[in-house]
Amino acid sequence: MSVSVSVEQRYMQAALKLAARGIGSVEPNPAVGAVIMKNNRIIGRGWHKKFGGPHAEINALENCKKHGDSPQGATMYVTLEPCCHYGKTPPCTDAIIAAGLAKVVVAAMDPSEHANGKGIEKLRHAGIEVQTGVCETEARLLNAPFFKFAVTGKCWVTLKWAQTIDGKLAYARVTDEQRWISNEQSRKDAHKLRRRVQAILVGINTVIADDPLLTPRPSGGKKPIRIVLDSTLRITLDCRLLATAKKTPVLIVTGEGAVRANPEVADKITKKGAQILAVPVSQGGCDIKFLLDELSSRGVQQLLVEGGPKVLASFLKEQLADEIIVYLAPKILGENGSASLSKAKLEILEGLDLNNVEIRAFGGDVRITGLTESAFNAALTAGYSK
Ligand code: AOF
Ligand code: ZN
Repeated sequence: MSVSVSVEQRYMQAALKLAARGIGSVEPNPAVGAVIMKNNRIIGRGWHKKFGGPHAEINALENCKKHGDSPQGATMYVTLEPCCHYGKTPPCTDAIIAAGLAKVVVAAMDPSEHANGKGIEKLRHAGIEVQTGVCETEARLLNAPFFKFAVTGKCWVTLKWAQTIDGKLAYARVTDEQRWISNEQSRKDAHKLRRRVQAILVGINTVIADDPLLTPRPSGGKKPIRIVLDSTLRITLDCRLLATAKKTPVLIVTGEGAVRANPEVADKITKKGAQILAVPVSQGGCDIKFLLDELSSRGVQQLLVEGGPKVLASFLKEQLADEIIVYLAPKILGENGSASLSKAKLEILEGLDLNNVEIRAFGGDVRITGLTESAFNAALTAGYSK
């Protein structure tokens, strides 16, 4: 059965494709795209390319001018309600009005305090025809973390791991040849993921086993906070995270009692430039709900949880994940592998079906992404709208 797509939807889909190019560079801003149509021809294309840079609408208007076309009387298809506030850039509504556009078609409203219908109202007040809701679902899904944070004030949680066909997340014995589960292309993609987020979290066992840096490479100017869940302050003082803490922030999350019990260790950690956050401890581990509230109030819009299995399992068990990204490597490790999610007592979980599933190949690896049901429903329904 073929689903018919309206002309409006087709143009908006073109704008959504442009918007997606900004993912990994614009956060915590939303990824937004715009196309300008005149006489059934696209005369301008633009997208928000970089945090702090010009918005999609401005780039699309500039693109018209570059080609010598006038946007006067044209229609703009834009994936998010145009802004009408002075942020890092002036209001897009003013530029749209000044350019003499006749009509603006919008996919989704911007639920932010400074927008939330005000942009649309300003355009209508200036005599511009405005149509809303074209490809709204796609537009909300594209920026689901932005919508969640703008409406609820809570950060979006992405769990990411790489595993073999037999479900192993690591080699039993790490050597130079046997270090990575996923291939180089997958690992490059995972660095792009790190550029999306404002914080990256791992458990202390991962720090002890892998001594990771947890920075996006190349950084693209992004410096997400690197967080370690370390309920009893076991972190090794010479690890790479602490060695680089003065350049890129590190937050050691520990139990309230652990700091009292190890004041000298806590002191050495802070002297190295890392911050310590003491949280309540439940069932032997840090209270992650408490931590998420704290991160959200510090303005973290997206958190990436990179493992290990125990930490991933706790986020799953407590139903705190919004998005799951798994790189599946075509390997069976058998006894040569260790660390599986099922060993991490995942049986408490009643099971989980992912929504909005996408698969993509990276060489021989396959990346599977999906949203948990609560995140998917909230992105589509009243959960994330006002
Ligand atoms: C738009 N078009 O392409 C984007 C918008 O600090 P600023 O000036 O970059 O403003 C950021 C806010 O503007 C952001 O929180 C969101 O509400 C909106 N993003 N708006 O008209 C765009 N990226
Ligand atoms: Zn704007």
